[in-house]
Amino acid sequence: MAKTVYMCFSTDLIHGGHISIIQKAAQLGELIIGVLTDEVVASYRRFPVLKYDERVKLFENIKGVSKVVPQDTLSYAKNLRWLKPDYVVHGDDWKTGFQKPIRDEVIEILKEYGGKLVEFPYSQKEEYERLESMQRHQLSMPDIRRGRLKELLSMKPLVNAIEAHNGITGLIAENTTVLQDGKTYQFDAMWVSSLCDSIARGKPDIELVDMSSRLRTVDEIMDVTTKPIIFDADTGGLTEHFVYNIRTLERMGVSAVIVEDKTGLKRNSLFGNEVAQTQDSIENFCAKLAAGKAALKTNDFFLIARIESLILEKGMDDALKRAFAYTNAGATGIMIHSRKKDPSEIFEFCKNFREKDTATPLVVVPTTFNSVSEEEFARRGVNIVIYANQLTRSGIPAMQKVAETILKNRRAKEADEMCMPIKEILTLIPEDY
Ligand code: SPV
Ligand code: MG
Repeated sequence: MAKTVYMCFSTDLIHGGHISIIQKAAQLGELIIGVLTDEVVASYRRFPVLKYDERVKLFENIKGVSKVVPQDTLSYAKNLRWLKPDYVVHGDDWKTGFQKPIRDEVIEILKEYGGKLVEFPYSQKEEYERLESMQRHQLSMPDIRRGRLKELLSMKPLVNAIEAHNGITGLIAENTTVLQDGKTYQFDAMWVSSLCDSIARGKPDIELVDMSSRLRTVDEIMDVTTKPIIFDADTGGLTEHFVYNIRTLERMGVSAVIVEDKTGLKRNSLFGNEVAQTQDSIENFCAKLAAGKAALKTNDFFLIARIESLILEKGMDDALKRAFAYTNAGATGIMIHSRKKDPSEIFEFCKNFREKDTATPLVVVPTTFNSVSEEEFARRGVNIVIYANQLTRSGIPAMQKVAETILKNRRAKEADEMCMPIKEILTLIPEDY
């Protein structure tokens, strides 16, 4: 019987390097290609420019490929136990680094039935790297980036976002990857928080940092990332200004704005009623939403209305009444906020909202009710979870500690172990021009 060979690909850009390893693999026997699904590619590498079905067609038509199957985790385990190929073929680049545990698992599974791993030298041509960098660049372009949130929401039940307030936090949001039990995890999107954008400038979160500065932050993040951006628009300001600002954000390639139903001097929601805060009337806020919606030019941008009724202790009925009024007025997403540790009021809102509206994306910011897992939020009908301030809240104490240590010792030696090595910081951001 003919031997069978298995290879797995995530690429959406087939070049000579791929063709040559495919040809070598095909010489070993009947070649089956596993194509990673879109969700897996997006969760460990970058969003695929070509979708799964397109990538399948590409591979099906390459000489030497006999069959194409989906691979729905980075781990090969499921497909290897199903297909039991005589050989698995891979480039030798995975012997070290992020994919090493995947390779180790492949070797273990092959041992179970006597299969063999065949590795060929990895072709790391500059030309191929340039092509990959071009694909990434494409993903950062406004028209392509903007619609990505909508695409992600159609691909998976729950999308997560982490706060970014400058280039480096943007890069952390973009690149942080975890491999756990054969699955890979990355953040889907970024949240440009008013709180963190203000704190980064040493200012309070009271709409003091003006829109030009906020847009500068967005631009700085966009310059070095490809993931979709959700912008915290605070109260949106005057409706007459909001209509201009929302359009600017849309043109820049932002995917969503969240605008909260407060008016006058806005204070951070996590203060609740400890400080004076005023909720807008339903009528006024609906007019602002309707004007914002009318100003938009594309249909892939989300206008998300944020309800502060639970924060301001106005009750569940008020929160729900507002939610339906806001979606009627043109909001294409709803964020419900709470500052309680106990998630019950959030769960109750989700249940009541979902009984009447199964489609509108629901957003939560679990800063206080942080014990709830993403899986549970998804089960309760939430679509977007935002980790709104954790990078800022972790960075500040780390820097304060180093500053104190230097002062105490009147030298930097003792602080060195708390710092990233110089060599690492110098190479953290590669020069790619
Ligand atoms: C922010 O991150 O600025 C927010 C969320 O608006 S919260 O701080 O909880 O109000
Ligand atoms: Mg805010």
